[in-house]
Amino acid sequence: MALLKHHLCAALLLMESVLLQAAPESSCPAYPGVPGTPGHNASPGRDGRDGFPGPKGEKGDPGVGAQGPPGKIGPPGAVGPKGDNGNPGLPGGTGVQSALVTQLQSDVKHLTDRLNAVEKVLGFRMIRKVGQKYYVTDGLKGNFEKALKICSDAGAKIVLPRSEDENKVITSMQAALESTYVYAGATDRQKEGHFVDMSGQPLTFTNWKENEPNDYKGAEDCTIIYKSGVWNDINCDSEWHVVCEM
Ligand code: FUC
Ligand code: CA
Ligand code: CA
Repeated sequence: MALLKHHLCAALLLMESVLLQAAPESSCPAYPGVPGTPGHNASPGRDGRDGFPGPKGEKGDPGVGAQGPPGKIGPPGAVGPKGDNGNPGLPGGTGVQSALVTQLQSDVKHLTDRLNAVEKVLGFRMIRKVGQKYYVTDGLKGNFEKALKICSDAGAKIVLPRSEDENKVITSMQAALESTYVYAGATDRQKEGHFVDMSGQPLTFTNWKENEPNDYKGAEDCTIIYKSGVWNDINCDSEWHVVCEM
């Protein structure tokens, strides 16, 4: 069939060539030829190039694997700066503990006070303990003002017996000192005939000798204790032994 079509085409071309040579200068109008039949489809072309990348896809769902074990402890860090002070401790224990601490604090204070007092009297030449008091002396003599100063400088007070027992301790010290008179801390300077202690308080114990105090010559406002233990009012300028109490 394809061969036949080929022979037909060749014959037509030959006939056209003859006709044209036979009348080369013909005035007849030329007519366009009959359009040929469409050609056959060509074979398919080669594959095209790859396209551009598409848009990013949506995020996927989380995986389903279990959490792994914790990692190992890291190495120690460098030494940092010193920290702030901690908070104050909590209040002490309750009940018995608290009461015990309070009692111990009280005991320590009491012992400290007593120790301080004992160390203080140890500085004196003669010491007598009577009740809760210490009577002390260095055997010195002085007028009343000096007696006050000696005792004050020692952190003590001029002695004033408040009982028969205390009065007897004075006489025992006088015996040891071979003292005739010791000043006592009582005067009637503020109001004649009205003896008071160094705090201005009325005396709760006295041991006046018979007919004393007599304010002899109108000039006796101080008090002395005789070696027998009896009291006498006397002037404040004479010098007698000094005993202090603490
Ligand atoms: C008595 C005492 C005086 C003084 C005088 C010498 O009168 O009352 O205080 O000691 O004696
Ligand atoms: Ca007097
Ligand atoms: Ca007198």
